Amino acid sequence: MTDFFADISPVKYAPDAPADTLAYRHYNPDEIVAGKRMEDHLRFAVAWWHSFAWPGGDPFGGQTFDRPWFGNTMDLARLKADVAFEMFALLGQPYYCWHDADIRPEGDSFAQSKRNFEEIIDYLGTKMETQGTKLLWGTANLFSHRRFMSGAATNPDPEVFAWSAATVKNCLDATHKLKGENYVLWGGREGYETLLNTDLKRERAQAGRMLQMVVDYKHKIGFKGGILIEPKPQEPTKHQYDYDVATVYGFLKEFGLEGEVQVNIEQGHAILAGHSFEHELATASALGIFGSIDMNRNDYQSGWDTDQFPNTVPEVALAYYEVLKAGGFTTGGTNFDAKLRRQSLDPVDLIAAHVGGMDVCARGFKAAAAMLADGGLEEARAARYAGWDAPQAQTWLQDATLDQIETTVAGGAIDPQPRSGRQEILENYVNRFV
Ligand code: XUL
Ligand code: CO
Repeated sequence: MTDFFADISPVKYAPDAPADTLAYRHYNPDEIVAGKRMEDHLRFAVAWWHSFAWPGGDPFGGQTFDRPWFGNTMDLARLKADVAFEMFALLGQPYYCWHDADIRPEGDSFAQSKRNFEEIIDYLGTKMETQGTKLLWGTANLFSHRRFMSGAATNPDPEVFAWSAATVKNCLDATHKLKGENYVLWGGREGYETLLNTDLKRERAQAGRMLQMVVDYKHKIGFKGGILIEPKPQEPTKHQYDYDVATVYGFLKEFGLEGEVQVNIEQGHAILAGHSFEHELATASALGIFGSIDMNRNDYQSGWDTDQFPNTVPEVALAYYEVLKAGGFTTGGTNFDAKLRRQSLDPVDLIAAHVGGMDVCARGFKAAAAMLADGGLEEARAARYAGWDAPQAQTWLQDATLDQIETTVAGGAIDPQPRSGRQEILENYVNRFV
């Protein structure tokens, strides 16, 4: 036991706990909602990078957090893991996620980094077995080190492509070894700063080739989890190829991988792409590529990826409404890809942030489930499109030709009448649940 969370007790569901007590007031893991335990619906995960590796910097200043495990040695990496699993025990969330670079010290060579990584993976494996915390997904950090400054798979230098392929191979092996339920690819540097020096067509083809190799290797090792692309329009690069869900779908179609790869949709990335979170979720569901979510919001004024814990129940409710409509999570879950504000220095801030995030999600989720059970939105939607159920309208969708339709319309049988979209009535309806 470390003494990092010394004075903090395991957090329990206690809706009537005194205001100054850390408790779940809405997240009750065992409560049955929409036919399943809440824990099994929501599948919460803690992100290793923000909680344990991020030093609290911003573009104008460096480290604000003073963590006893900061540094590039194996002993400190193990201490970091000890504290992480102590936090998981306090929170009781079922999952966590990592990048290779979050959990192991960078070595002087690829081989050294690999040895460090494998040693830490075994260390995590033992802890996971004793404690029961599972891996929602693993991923490779192919964006922080300077070798990736011009991209990973999309780098003009083939040696960086090879380094990235080798790194992904090892991260897939490790995810598989720890029985991870998904493997995520977020292309933070897979894009460009300026077209003046960029061969966009070639770079997209390189990214397609990398993804094909990832899918082939997944099958080779018998990894049954999901392969998930996480879209984001920009930041760190000016333009990223995996801009949003629809763009990723086009990319998957181009390389014949739409049946193999799904998406991990992040709330903040949706906003950066000029969409709502629910738009991205509904699009993924309609295209059959919904996988998992990163539940962290951005500040609406700064227009930047601030990775804050969720705190707006109505937004979260509309998101989970789409998740439930898509049939809920299978291998996916709710990952808090969220970090503290850099002034939130205390160990208790880390716990409170996750407890608050889980409670906001639980409230939103319960509202979404109630709304779906009530069926008001689905009824209104069905009524809005009811005209399409008529046999004549069906022929227009199936085999009628333009000239046949023209004959019908010109004959005077068709006279469309505008009807209300009832948006305010529907907004009032949603407000009853959130
Ligand atoms: C960055 C981001 C990543 C991915 C995993 O914006 O969201 O942390 O979730 O690489
Ligand atoms: Co993310």
